[in-house]
Amino acid sequence: MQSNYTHIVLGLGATGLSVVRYLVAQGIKPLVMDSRRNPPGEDVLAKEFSDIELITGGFDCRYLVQAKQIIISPGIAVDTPEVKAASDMGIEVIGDVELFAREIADRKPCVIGITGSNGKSTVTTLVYDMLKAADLKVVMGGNIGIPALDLLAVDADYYVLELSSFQLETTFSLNCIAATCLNISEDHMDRYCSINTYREAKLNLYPQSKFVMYNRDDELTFPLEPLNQNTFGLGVPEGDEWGLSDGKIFHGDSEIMNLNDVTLIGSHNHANLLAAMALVDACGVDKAFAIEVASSFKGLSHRCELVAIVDGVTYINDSKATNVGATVAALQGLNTHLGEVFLIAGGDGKGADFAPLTPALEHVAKVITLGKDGHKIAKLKADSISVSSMKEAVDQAAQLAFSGDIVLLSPACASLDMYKNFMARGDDFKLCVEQLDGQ
Ligand code: UMA
Ligand code: ADP
Repeated sequence: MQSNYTHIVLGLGATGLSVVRYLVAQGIKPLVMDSRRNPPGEDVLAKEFSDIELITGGFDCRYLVQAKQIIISPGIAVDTPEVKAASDMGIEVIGDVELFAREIADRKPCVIGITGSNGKSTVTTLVYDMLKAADLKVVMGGNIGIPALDLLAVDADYYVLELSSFQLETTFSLNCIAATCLNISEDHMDRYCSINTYREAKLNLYPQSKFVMYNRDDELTFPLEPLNQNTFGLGVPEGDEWGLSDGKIFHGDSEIMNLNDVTLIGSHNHANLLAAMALVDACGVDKAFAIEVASSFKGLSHRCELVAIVDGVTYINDSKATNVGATVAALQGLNTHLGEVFLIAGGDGKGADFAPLTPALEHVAKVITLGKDGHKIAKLKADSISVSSMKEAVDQAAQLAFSGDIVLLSPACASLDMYKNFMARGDDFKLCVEQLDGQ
């Protein structure tokens, strides 16, 4: 069979559609393939690009091996046998972010790249808000939502990109002005054979940046080779580093602001703030704008979000805690609280080892578990309660908690076994809490 397709788009989610849009605008007619029978975006493709062919239900090797370039969605593993066979034959396999990088290659560096296991969306939004406060033309996207190629519609001064390990596996020439890997803890172990391969994917960002900011409190974020680099961390800074001293943020020996004036709570969020300030500073932006944002930024929904106080019990929605590291950070952040903590956790564990949760559970009064891998978390704490719905979980927690206590949804798992996404899970939690209010 002779194929006329030079470009193949693998996966038709948000990314696949953005790639089709981009290629068609370049005068290229790609072939799209998706291993699902009815992939998301099928209707949009048919409506916007009726002449683009879509093969569903599998990846047809006959086309793949004759292509010049395969553009793969982050949700598809590069070692999928059909893809591996094509790349072994020398066919180029890249992601949407690499196409984006090539499109802006002639410009002076204008991308700020943010990766890490946790805190990416918070830092990406902080950086975006800080640059906006400085009256710069800025857009944000990548893993946080809008695919990178769709951002090109705006001729921005800065593109702030949240980058997942999946995206970084297929990105090679991003040429960022500044980049960071915030932290590394186990995630997506159903896609990686070890934390080391996951780490390597993340650190692949560093050589693609003029300036690298890493976390001196997390050895796994240290660059593999010396680069133009600096660090942030929660301790007292040395030299030109970013850090904390006497409850204040410092850059080297310059005092930037008092933590009492920061609205975000929890030490993990202070680390996020330091990283964001350092990235924006590396772009040459006046620190006053970063300080302005730090004083007003209240955090994103579903990340340690205060939902309500009912009968003196505080309900917190941390549904975005889709891995163990995020739940540990939430529990450590609440450790200074005087009342008891009731934790609702569980979902799709993505192959994770939950053992690192054990020390953080010591301070939890009761663990209430739900979802596919809830039983694995239940095993870590004596007398855990297993439930089958969010409503049951919230009702149980409400019965056990007294005024001054906290009920925390921080699942340490993905939501896909029970919900469309983590937002739907967090919204369900909020609804169940609202219903308590009316009881
Ligand atoms: N697909 C296959 N075969 C597979 C797997 C997927 O054909 O084996 C198809 C799916 O049927 C789907 C298509 O690939 O039609 C695209 O799927 P995708 O999973 O790559 O999703 P997109 O809609 O393109 O969204 C992706 C990111 N998703 C993933 O990395 C899984 C989005 O991050 C991102 O916002 C978007 O690109 C824009 O850049 C989401 C995410 O969950 C939020 N990211 C993970 C995370 O944060 O933990 C990494
Ligand atoms: P990401 O985009 O990397 O998933 P988010 O900012 O959306 O990061 O936060 C995801 C989860 O991780 C939330 O539960 C949040 O409370 C927690 N979190 C945020 N920042 C950090 C951090 N620096 N270290 C550990 N956990 C964090």
